[in-house]
Amino acid sequence: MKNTFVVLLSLFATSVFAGECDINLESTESMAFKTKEIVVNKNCAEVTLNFKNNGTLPKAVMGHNAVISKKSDMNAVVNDGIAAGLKNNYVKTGDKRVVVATTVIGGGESTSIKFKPDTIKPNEDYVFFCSFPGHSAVMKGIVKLV
Ligand SMILES: [Cu+2]
Repeated sequence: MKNTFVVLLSLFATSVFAGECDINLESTESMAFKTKEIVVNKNCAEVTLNFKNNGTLPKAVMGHNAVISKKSDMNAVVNDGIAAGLKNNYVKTGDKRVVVATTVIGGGESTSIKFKPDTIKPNEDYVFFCSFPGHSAVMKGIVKLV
């Protein structure tokens, strides 16, 4: 019994809790994210980005997504996303600058996507944002790698 306890303790010490590999991001009822910072744990093999739109309007009117890229790439990703349109979730197909992007969802909807945190380089500044046209001016925040 005592040995089992020691083994369990060492497992906890060396592995990352599943909860730390989940990012729970939500929009407010209006055009904003609830947080200005998300934390990505680089020790996770995979991170799950959960995103919930707490608004009420359909996605064509006030849809939101969550996209991660380098800060320096954000404007270009957004501009190419506008050209790509809602049918492509306002992200250019195969955009290599995008670490991860959820689909665009309407009010009351949720979505989830996994990505590998090693695609985020430690020496660069990354941001998360909504690429719906006009939203990234206010719907954005910092991605912190820990
Ligand atoms: Cu938005």
